[in-house]
Amino acid sequence: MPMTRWFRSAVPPILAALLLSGCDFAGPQSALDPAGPIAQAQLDLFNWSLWLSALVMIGTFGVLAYVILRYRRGQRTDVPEQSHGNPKLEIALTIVPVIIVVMVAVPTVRTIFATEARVTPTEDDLVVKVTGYQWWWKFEYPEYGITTANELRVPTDRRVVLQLDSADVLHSFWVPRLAGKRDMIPNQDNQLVFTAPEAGEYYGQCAELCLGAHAYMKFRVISEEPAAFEAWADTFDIDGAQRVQADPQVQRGHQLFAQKGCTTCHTVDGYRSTPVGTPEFPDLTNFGTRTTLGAAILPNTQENLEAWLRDPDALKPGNYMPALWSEDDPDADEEIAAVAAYLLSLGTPDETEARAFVGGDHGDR
Ligand code: HEC
Ligand SMILES: [Cu+2]
Repeated sequence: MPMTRWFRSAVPPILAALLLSGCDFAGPQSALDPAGPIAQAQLDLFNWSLWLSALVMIGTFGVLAYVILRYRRGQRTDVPEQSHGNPKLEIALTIVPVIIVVMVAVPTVRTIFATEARVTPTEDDLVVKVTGYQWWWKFEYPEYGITTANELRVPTDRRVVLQLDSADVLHSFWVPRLAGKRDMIPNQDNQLVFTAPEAGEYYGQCAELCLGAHAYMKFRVISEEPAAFEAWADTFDIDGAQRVQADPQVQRGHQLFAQKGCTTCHTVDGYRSTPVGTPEFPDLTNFGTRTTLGAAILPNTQENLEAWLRDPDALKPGNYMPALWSEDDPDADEEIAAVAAYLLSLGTPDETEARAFVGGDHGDR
């Protein structure tokens, strides 16, 4: 075989292998690795359609291959016998596709009703109001009075009913391992229902191009045993006082948090220095309990947090958080470390003995 022909016949399989090697069927964001009944029902439907299509394809290409080989023209020069119409064949070719369409349509409609029908939440359900912002997520739990961002904690034993909204442009809520995507449209209350019976962390991603940092608009769903979930929810019970741990660095970070103007945008323990009604930014109450940072683009560690505070735009191009320290600020390192320590202390157990409560003015000065 000449080299070029060999090369040409080798290209398609190599290309296919390369393309397929990019597929990770069990990645953290794979709809092919479901972790709940909704995603499972959707995958079942996908598999059913896939294998049915594969059968149709094998049948069609099989007949085609047979006809091509069996009725090759070869050396023949005579005109084959001519025929017109074959009612039996034509009826069969009409009925078979109808049967196939019905075999796809019935399970599809059934799955749509089973997974996407609007529900009226009962007391057993956990209702969470989700609002999409460019480029982060707000999660509100009316039942618990909790407002948080970018990490949706849910118990393993309750159905979760999300009320989806957007504060600006279109977004789309998608946690592939738990449920299909659902649009978030300003002033249209869409709903998404799922359960996450296996404790674990599930990756989410905005699935509607929302400009700027869209690709970095991620989030996590953390499903926990009921007791762990309730313990987490309890840490938000604060009686209107702001909790600041006794560690001197944490105390310093708390002061700087107000001095540097973070409180004009961010709320901690219900307190924010700017009047309600102005644009909203991620609520940082109990920020130390979050596992990720910047809408789930980085693990929430002291080091990453310092890098984020020094230059948010370098980590997440186009996002709306400004850098609060100038590049030549001699105190930047020490101050940023203190603010990061303060943020990481929020909602975590105090290692020092006495926890200092700062009430009244919330330490705002
Ligand atoms: C002008 C408003 C504004 C100011 C001032 C501001 N931030 Fe932010 N901050 C934001 C926005 C917007 C985001 C969300 C960025 C994104 O992920 O797209 C954010 C995100 C964060 C996050 C990550 C939250 C999460 O859940 O991932 C932290 C932590 C944070 N800011 C801390 C601070 C600190 C500390 C200060 C003060 C030094 C500060 N911010 C000042 C607007 C602001
Ligand atoms: Cu988005």
